[in-house]
Amino acid sequence: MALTIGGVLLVAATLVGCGGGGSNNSNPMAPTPTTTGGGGGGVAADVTITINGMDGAQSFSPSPGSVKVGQTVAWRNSDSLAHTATADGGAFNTGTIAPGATSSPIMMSAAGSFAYHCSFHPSMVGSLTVTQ
Ligand SMILES: [Cu+2]
Repeated sequence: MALTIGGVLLVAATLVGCGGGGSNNSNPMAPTPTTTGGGGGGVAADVTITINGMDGAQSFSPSPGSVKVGQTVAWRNSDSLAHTATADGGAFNTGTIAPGATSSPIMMSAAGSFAYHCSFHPSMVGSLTVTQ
């Protein structure tokens, strides 16, 4: 007899969905509101870099990213964990970006090639090239 196996699976999935951690305000099943381009001080960055998750040199894309001096960069966290984009030399730091969130735009005021990482997961590395 085929009983309601679908219902059992649904309950199991709901129980698994309770991941521990600090910021637990986002339901992965719910549509994530995007604030890009909205009003109320939400200024869109010139360049947005996606945070893929913990994947070494593939954690951020594109990497190296490329912007011009005076342009702004934001990092969008598409992973289910919180991350940061923190320049190795301290040139910039997004602070903690919650899952699904986008950092505030950061203006790049100096040319150079900036290596950065996630402060929570040092294996996550990327680079940003700022040109004149
Ligand atoms: Cu991280």
